[in-house]
Amino acid sequence: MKEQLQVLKAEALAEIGNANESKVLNEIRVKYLGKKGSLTAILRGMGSLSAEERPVIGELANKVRQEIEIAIDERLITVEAAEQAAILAKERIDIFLPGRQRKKGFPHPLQLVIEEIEEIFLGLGFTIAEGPEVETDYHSFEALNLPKNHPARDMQDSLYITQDIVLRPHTSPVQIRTMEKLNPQPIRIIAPGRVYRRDALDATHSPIFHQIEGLVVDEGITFGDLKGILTIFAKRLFGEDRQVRFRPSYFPFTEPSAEVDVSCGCNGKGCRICKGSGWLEILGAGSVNPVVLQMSKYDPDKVSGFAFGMGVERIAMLKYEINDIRVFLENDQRFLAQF
Ligand code: 2NM
Repeated sequence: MKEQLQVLKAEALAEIGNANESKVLNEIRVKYLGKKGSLTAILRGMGSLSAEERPVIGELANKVRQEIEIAIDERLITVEAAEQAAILAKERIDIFLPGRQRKKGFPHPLQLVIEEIEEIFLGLGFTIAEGPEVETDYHSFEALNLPKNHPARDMQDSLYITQDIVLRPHTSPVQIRTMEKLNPQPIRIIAPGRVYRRDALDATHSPIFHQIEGLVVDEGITFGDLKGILTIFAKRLFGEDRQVRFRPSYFPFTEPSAEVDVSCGCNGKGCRICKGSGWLEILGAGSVNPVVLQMSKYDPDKVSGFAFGMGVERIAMLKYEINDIRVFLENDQRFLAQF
């Protein structure tokens, strides 16, 4: 039995010496020292020993158990240290690696132009008004001196939801609603927003675009006020060195009416942008037709006003030399990153 214990010890120590994994060492512990282990098996045979031999073998068995345990624990220290080192090497993080680059977002050029125009008019004492994009026929046409069957209604084919409901073809309904709400107080507003027309999308037309219109109503407002305000506006937007001119025009909702041009950046030399004319058309405007004031319950004998309207895409295309309106709808990062 003594010999059996010595053989068991030698085998165990050899296996421990060869073990390179903590998992294997724990298996060795179970194999030799566990309840069903080989040392336990040997000790079961102690019953057949004499009274003198029993304590001797017992002591030896305890020593063998202790030596195996110590050998396993010591080997574990080395093996676990190696395992820990391997994990650290494998999971090493290079804190000096550059971070992942996230693509930045950009404000849309139309938003930039809208904000620039808003700032100019806010500086001139205007406030910003908004209204619904789905409008009544009345607020879109009737109240603007465009009765049913008026030829000007076909000029701008609109997108109808029902006979009486339309996607607003301009932001003028906002001005009409403001007059209905503020009457009889004076008005000085701009109305920026999205508008809709029945047009096919091409380089110069879009069924969805943006307008900024304006309305001033008060006692003693003249066409001179219109010229002064819109001249200041055009120069602030395009540059103080630019010229501004007013050409006679016609709108059913204004009388008299004008188209406003700003001189081209080519300085009259003629270029692709102004098509050789030296002028860029940027606005329509006029004195509010007394019929329009009357319909929204302002007394045209007491107050007068002027109104104007511009297409934001058109302004942005002139300002940034863009020749295709579709780029505003595509959200291509290569385009948006340029503003
Ligand atoms: C334009 C040109 C001229 C205009 C008129 C009105 C209203 F509601 F007050 F009558 N709002 N906007 C107007 C006048 C719009 O756009 C080219």
